[in-house]
Formats: sequence, C-alpha cells, structure tokens
Amino acid sequence: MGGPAPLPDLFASMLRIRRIEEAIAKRYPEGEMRCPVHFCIGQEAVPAAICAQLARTDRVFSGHRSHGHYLAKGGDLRAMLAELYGRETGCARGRGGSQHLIDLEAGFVASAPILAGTIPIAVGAALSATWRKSGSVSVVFFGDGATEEGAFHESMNFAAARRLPVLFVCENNAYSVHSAMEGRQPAGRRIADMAKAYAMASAHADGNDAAAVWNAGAIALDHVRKGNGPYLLEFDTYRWLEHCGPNPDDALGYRTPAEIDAWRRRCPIEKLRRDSVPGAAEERALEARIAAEIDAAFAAARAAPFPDPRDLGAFVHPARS
Ligand SMILES: Cc1ncc(C[n+]2csc(CCOP(=O)(O)OP(=O)(O)O)c2C)c(N)n1
Repeated sequence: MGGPAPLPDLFASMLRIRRIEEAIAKRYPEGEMRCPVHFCIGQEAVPAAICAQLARTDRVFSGHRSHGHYLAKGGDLRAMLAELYGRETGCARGRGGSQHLIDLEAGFVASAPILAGTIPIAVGAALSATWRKSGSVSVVFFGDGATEEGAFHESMNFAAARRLPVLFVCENNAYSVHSAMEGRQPAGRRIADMAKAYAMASAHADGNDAAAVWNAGAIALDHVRKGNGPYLLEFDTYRWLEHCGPNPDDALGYRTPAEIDAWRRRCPIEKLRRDSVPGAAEERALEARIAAEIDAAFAAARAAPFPDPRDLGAFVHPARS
C-alpha cells in the first residue's frame, strides 16, 4: 500500500456509498426501515480514502454514522440493507438496525451509537493485536462531538502510553446534532492539536479532498504500522442532510444557507469529476453497475424473513434460556 492516491477507485467507492445512501433516503419514508438512520452524504471521501489503505485483517470501528465506513471496508451491502429492514439475514440478524453494523469477515468489528463508545473498544482491539502479534491496526472513526466525551481522552491517553497500533480518525463536520463548534469549544482550538497533550502524532487535512485524505492516511498508517504508536487524524467535512433522517434540514436555521451552499460546492465526488476522474463513458458504466447492485440488494432485503418472535431474547445479554 502507499503510493499515489488511486483516484478512479476512490471515485467509484465514494459514488457507490452516495448512491446507496440516496436509495436508502428515497425508500426510508415508506416506513419499512424502522431504525433511525444517519446519512454520511457529503462526507464520503474519508471512509473511502482511509479504508482503501487497510488490509482485510485491519479492524475498523465506527459510531452512529457508519454506512460509509462499513461499505468502504468491504462490508456486505445485502446484509447491511437487510439489517436496516430488520430481517434475519441482516448483519446483526435484524436486531440492531443502521447503528449496529458488523461484518467480522470484512474486518468491520463494530458500530454503536453511544457517542465515543467504540473508541475504547478499538483501543482494546489494538492491545489484543499487540499481545497476539497479529500485525493488524485498529482504525476508529468518530465525529467532533465524540471528542467531547471522556472516553475519547482516556482512550487517547492509554493508546499513547502503551504505543498501541490505533488510528483515530475524526470527521469534523462542525456540528454535534444542532450545536455548532463555536458554542461548544474555545475559539481556534484544533481537534488534531489535542493529540499533543498525549504526546501523540497527529495531522489535519481537507476531508472533502480524497487525495488529501489518502496522503494524510498513508503517513499516519505508516507511522502506526511501524510500531511508533497511535495517530490522530482530523478531517474537515460537512453533513448535507439532517442529523438523523433522510431530509435536508436547511430550514431549521442552525446552519446558514451560505455555509450549506459553500460546502455543497465542495462535494468530494464533484471534485474528482471536475478533474475528469473517471471519463464520462466509464462513469456511465459504473453508475449502471452500482444501480444493479443496489436494486438486487434491496430486493433481497425486502424478500428476507423477519426474525422469529420467539427468538426475541436470543443474542442479547444476558441470554434467555
Ligand atoms: C453518550 C451519548 N451522549 C449523547 C448522545 C446523543 N447524540 C447522538 S449523535 C450526537 C452528536 C454526534 O456528533 P458528532 O460526534 O460530531 O458526529 P456527527 O453526528 O456530526 O457525525 C449526540 C450528542 C449519544 N448517542 N451518546
């Protein structure tokens, strides 16, 4: 791995995530997906360009906004959609919904909506990787809001003290639900700079520029893989839709129309399209492939059985006999 960013592959990965989420958003009002859904439309460059540099055996963790991370790490689309539809064939057997994606074969270990909840779990997985000498790294994705949880700081401290192979990836979209960064944190503070408090390496880059994300990720992963300890990456990006749900929320007033417009013009997919990655004919073929994959996955999910109500207590703790 390493080398220059494979822009056509990153474009394909970002476009696939975008089209899958658009299809979910379109069908969500039908009321058949009964779980809350947090979309990452507008934020696709970070999952695509970081996960493209990971081995299958590297382990990824995420939070409530996890579709992009799951898909970019190679998670099974059919199992993800079946999960959103609450079906037995879902990746969490229909018990978890959008916020509890998992695909162990793909190395996507967990997503969970308790803010910052998977950060210490990723650190624990890295500790176990060092004990087992497996050589795998833990990568955990989270938002700016999660950095305001104590678990984030405890995890950073422990990972740094033990020089664990963890890549912390903060997708800073400047909002925690409807609260802007300005109202939550001191002016001018960079999340990446917080790593200094733990003597940890860090960097900050444009999260809507796939090549910039790739390059920052390559440096960070090289550092982690060489046993130099953890690394914190902060990427600026922007959520296009409402915090939770399939609609724009431009009318709510917590974000200005000028800000929303400016970020829409910084679409990570458009950026590569402007740079002619890929050509128009290739893009048409790619769109057709993605559309066919999405149609088949929705059809399979909607045809799949629901879990047997008698199994309601299975797979939860404590298990019912
Ligand atoms: C411990 C905890 N506190 C509060 C919440 C409610 N909550 C869900 S998402 C969220 C904001 C998340 O913001 P951020 O981490 O920046 O991620 P983003 O939604 O912007 O991707 C909050 C406060 C929660 N899920 N868990």
